[in-house]
Amino acid sequence: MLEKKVSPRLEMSHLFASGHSACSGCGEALAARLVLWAAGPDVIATSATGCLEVFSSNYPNSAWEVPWIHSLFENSAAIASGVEAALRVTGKLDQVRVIAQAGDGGTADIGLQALSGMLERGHDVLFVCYDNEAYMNTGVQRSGLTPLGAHTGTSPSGQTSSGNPNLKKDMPQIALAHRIPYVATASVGYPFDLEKKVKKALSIRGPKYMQIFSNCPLGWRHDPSETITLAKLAVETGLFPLYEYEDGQLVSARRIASKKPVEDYLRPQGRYGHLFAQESGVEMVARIQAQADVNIERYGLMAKKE
Ligand SMILES: Cc1ncc(C[n+]2csc(CCOP(=O)(O)OP(=O)(O)O)c2C)c(N)n1
Ligand code: SF4
Ligand SMILES: [Mg+2]
Repeated sequence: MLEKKVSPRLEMSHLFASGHSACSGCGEALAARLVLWAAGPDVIATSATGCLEVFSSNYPNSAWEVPWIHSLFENSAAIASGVEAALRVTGKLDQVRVIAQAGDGGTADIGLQALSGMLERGHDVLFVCYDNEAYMNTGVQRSGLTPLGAHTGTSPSGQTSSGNPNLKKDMPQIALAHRIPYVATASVGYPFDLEKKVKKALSIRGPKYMQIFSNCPLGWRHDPSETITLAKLAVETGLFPLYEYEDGQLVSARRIASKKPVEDYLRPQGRYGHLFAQESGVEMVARIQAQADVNIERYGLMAKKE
């Protein structure tokens, strides 16, 4: 009988199985699949309440081909801390890695306390924030990671409002302030970079934090076919820089080959549609451009000309 040959990469890609109920073009589903693809099968994962948990575990089915625990909205990091402690005392931490997962709300808002505790206590866990920039599971409400100017149900645009008035919370810097060994950002637009960072994070002992840009076509109101194009544009404009910190030092930042204006990224998304339909939008677009320019300067993102 012929032996069926499957490449190791393809095998890993099935750790997050198809058949779940995410919307088409969902960046979070793609990101979770890539994380498991990179991590391999010897993993225990936790997930906070949110879209990822809902679309991956419709009873009696599950997309998770690794041991997986659904926590409350606020305590993915606390559950992962307990799992890690149990593995440590039973001497199994060398064989199994622990990954805690949450959306941006479950990370930067209601989950921040549990995450901070986990980082402070030094648990050997990789925390992954799937950043789709709002509370999507409950119908698109603003979170601390919603960017400036975005329309959501709780930061509506209108005659007197140009959308979210607040800056996106700098969550990686908050994680970094806990003096942990590894902090990184990644994006579904750059899967191999994401894979490399997950593998590196899991090879390091202690608490690790990764924030992954994960489009939500439904909440951002863009065509599902635009997910990867827009994820790349977020990086090429400087709005979502990709970088790594090891032991508190910036060790890598993805250079921008050809800088794009933020308008290229904003225009295709309905959540920013008001900025191009009302006069006050001009000022808001300029403020968003200024944010991108600050990132470019801060992380040295422009490729140096010879
Ligand atoms: C204590 C508590 N408050 C509110 C909720 C309702 N709730 C469930 S998921 C969610 C939003 C999740 O947003 P996020 O963490 O960004 O994940 P996403 O769905 O966007 O992936 C909310 C408000 C809850 N389950 N528990
Ligand atoms: S609402 Fe957004 S995050 Fe949720 S499944 Fe759909 S595309 Fe994904
Ligand atoms: Mg979210």
